[in-house]
Amino acid sequence: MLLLIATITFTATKAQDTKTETFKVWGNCGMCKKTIEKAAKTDGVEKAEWNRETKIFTLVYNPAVISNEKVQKAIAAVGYDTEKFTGDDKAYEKLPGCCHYERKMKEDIN
Ligand SMILES: [Cu+2]
Repeated sequence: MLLLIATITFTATKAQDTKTETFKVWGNCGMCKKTIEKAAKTDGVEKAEWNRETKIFTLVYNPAVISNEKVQKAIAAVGYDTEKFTGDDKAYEKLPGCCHYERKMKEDIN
């Protein structure tokens, strides 16, 4: 019985620990998707998924370990514009030709 209670408590805590958030990431193709998702998958990230059509990135993470901002920064570091950050220009230049997506417009920045 005690074990059962412990299990239930653990499950409830775990579910509470993760946060699901979405934000926009600029990009083009399937290769962008791989690069973006790979950059985002760090400690504390449970799920990192970028939708090519909508450009919406779904992030499931543990706020005790990592923040939404840190993940967006990691994506920007590999050359991709995110809602909060501008992608690193040098990293962008190094991306394969097919990945040279149209950069974020200034008016898109909130
Ligand atoms: Cu690409």
